[in-house]
Amino acid sequence: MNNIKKNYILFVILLISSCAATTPQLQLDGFWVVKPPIVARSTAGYGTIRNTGKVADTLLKVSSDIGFVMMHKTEMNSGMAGMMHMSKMVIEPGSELVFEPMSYHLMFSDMAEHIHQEGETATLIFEFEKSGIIKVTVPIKP
Ligand SMILES: [Cu+2]
Repeated sequence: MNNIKKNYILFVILLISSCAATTPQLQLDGFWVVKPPIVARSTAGYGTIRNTGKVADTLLKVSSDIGFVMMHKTEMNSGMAGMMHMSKMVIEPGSELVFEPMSYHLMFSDMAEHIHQEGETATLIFEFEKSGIIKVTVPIKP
């Protein structure tokens, strides 16, 4: 192998390894959407985003094919549960962001009627500052 080729390969290896050290590693786990009652046009979605990388990432937006999605947090205020809208959510390295009942959740509204049928799935599109777009297909279940 000539030297130019060797140097080029070394450069590529350096590029790949430096890239891995400075990018978040996100895993989306167990996402699902609560099947709403037949008359409802809104529901919630839950799941976990884990960042096993060395740098933080920020969730900027979630969208879907079944309705409009907002990131919410349920908070107790003098005995009453209220929902706070989150415009973005930071996921620190080595931590996880958990969407679960009475905490952070995905709030779906203006839902299409077809999701009331059995066995449907939803496509969730997560938009992150550094990792870009991550698409997942999730079940809609009771
Ligand atoms: Cu909500």
